[in-house]
Amino acid sequence: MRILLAADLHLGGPVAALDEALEPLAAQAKAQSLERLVELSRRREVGLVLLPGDVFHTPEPPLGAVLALQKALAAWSEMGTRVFIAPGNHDPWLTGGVWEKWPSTEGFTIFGLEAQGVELADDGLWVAGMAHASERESRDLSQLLPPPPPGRTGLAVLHANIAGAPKPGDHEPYAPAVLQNLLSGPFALWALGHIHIPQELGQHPRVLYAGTPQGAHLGENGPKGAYLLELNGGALRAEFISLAPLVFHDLVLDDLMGLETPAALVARVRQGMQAPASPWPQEHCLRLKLAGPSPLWRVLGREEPSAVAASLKRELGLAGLALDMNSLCPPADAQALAQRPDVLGRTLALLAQVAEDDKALAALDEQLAKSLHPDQRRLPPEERRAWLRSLLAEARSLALRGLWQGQGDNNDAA
Ligand SMILES: [Mn+2]
Repeated sequence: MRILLAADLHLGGPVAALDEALEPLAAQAKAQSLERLVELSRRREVGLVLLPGDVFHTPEPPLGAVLALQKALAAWSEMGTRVFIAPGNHDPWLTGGVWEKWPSTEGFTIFGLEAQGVELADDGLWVAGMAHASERESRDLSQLLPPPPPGRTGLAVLHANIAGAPKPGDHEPYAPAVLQNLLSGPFALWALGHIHIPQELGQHPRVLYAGTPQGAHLGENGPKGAYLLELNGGALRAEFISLAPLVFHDLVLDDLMGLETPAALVARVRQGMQAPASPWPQEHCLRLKLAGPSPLWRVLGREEPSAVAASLKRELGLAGLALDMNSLCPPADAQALAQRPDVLGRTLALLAQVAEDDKALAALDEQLAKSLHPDQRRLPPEERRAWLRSLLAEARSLALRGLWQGQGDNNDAA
């Protein structure tokens, strides 16, 4: 018996396009990831599909999203594949909502407000789940699921937040669950949705977040896809399948001194972007930060950053590239240069002085406050200090790039 676990499809939700040319692909990427799930089910003869929530991005999804799911369900039904959905915080089970009105079809179960278990007697399985009752579900639903009857293998399908699981930024703790409870409970599999990073939190029983099959933006980077599970007697094998049409990558390179040529830099970026191969074509978008001293500072600084980005993007075969070189600088000794009485020396000395002087930093903070983004204004004081220091470091890089003369006559510090 093969089982496909895919979560957080967010059909109808946005996918960021870094490039205008990328907009058509980005607009279709979520729906296309669902088509790939169906195709994967066909190729690998999947008997059971588990979709633990946030199938739709909103409780009232747009037409395109509804059509995409209907088409997928029709295809699964035709294959004789059973499908279970346990609605999450983005697509809760609401009275008069999309799930209540969804036509019931053979082999398709939408878990509702009451915890429910469905017996698949031929396969010896018990599939249990329930829906979020609102966009802010606060109960621990994992403790409400009906346990499998004796002799049945229990599969739990749930949209839930496990506090300790690695997640990008803050994740709202809807339907909070405790990993230890899942591990000591009666289910052989916890098929979880909510956190968009694929991860295995337990082996016996198997506790899996499928992640999302398609990231929404550069912050949702890395491999995105679904788990293909093979149930053989009591053993459960899990294989991650990468299938996002558009893959986002995030790379910071701040050890650039060893890279002497542009080709070496490109090779290093390629190495940093390595992702598992997918059975389907994928386009790649990269956020790249190049920081610190680099022997390539001249060739990277010779043109407008947009022109440099365009050349790198072409060479790397990327669909989109967001390039940040604000902290890139020449391999010069800033501390020694700061002793000089010229414009560069004075500038570097002043920047170094402010970075170490809490009073000066507070004054800078006050000056900038009016023009800050609300997110930055809300930062706790210590984090805001650190952020201001990073701005000073960028300013130092800019000063070095603009005013350092290299190893010429008028420079004795290189
Ligand atoms: Mn969610």
